[in-house]
Amino acid sequence: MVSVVPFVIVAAVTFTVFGKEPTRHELLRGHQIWQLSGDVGAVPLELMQEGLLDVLEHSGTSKKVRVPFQSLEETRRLLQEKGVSHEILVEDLATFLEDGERLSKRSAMERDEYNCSEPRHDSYMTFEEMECFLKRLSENSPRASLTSIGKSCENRDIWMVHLRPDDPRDSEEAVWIEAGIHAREWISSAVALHILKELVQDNGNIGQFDVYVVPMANPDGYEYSRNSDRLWRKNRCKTSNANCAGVDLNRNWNFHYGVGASDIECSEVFRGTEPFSEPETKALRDAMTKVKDQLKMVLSLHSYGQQLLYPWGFSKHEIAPNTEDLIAKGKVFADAAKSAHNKAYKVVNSAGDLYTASGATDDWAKGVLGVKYTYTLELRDEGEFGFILEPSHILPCSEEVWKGLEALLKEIIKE
Ligand code: 0X9
Ligand code: ZN
Repeated sequence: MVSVVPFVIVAAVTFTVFGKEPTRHELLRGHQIWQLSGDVGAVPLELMQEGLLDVLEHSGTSKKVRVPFQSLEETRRLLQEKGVSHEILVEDLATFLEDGERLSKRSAMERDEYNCSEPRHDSYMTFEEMECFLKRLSENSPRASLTSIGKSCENRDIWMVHLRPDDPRDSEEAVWIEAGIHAREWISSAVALHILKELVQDNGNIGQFDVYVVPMANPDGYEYSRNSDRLWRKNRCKTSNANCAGVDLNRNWNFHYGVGASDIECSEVFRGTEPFSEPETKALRDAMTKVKDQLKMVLSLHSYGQQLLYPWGFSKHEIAPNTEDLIAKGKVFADAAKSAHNKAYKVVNSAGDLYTASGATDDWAKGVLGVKYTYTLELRDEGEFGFILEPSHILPCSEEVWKGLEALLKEIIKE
């Protein structure tokens, strides 16, 4: 009985203030999406670090932010003070998401039963469905083994698939693929599962590499994003602020820790209390460290923006070792990816062309483990649907990434 009371209160308040029946998007009721213009500079990133808003898009021409209901007034005032103007793109995010679901041909409830043999393309898989697929895949492929490298705060497994080369004598170099570190970037795990399927079938003839894939690095955040807050980014561990859970796992790695990140718990880019404070990043760090001498490439899958980002992310003034090679191989990826469905992926520097942010997988893998090729790949789209990407993109996006990756790995093998 006790646990029902707060919900009844929230529902009653919501219904009174917004005149809407409660749905599973209640936590986003009254949140707005704004397009910023004027002398924007680093203002959105500063306000994100302070915990006032959430930067959704930060490309050269477009700055889109989500402003929570409770910080609308303060954000409006601060932006005005700083000479930044805004246009409201979405008045009420909950209504926006509800309308989108009503319009989509199949509702989330109408999903076909899942038989675990292939990754789904008709909808984004639940974490349980992903587990079922991974278990089936490892049972059916003698080259694949499935290991839990650790547990999340809510006790979910962080799964890693290890695919051995066709000929075990080739087992010298390895590739690491991580996806789903940011909860709302659902397409990244969907693409990672598709890549696994292709690798097991060895459709790419890149069998000389050991490949390690962690398709769901933040399972608690993912499930929370599916069930409670579609735009959730962080993990779900408790912080010292009872009102704000979660650490940005892509700010929690120990390389120039703290730059472009926040020490405020409620911020979307909260870096945690110390490097590797979180079980998910600890698990990834330990598993990667075990194979560090083998690693030739680390690829971290994210969304959105269609960009292949190369290091550094912590500073735009320092040039990472092997930058020329990173760009050259990146272009091989982009050309091959484009040949699939004509989608352009830009090869750009993380800090210089996106924004300065430290504590991410790519910088740590290069800076600490010394891996030559490390990238963050921002998947589809370029901002039309952003994180709320329709499932119809799962297959084409996976196909183009697989094509790009195959070409890139074939190049790296030659070295
Ligand atoms: O900010 C991030 O963590 C990544 N972008 S996202 O929109 N998916 O959140 C980019 C990370 C790029 N790498 C580094 N800054 N090192
Ligand atoms: Zn991300």
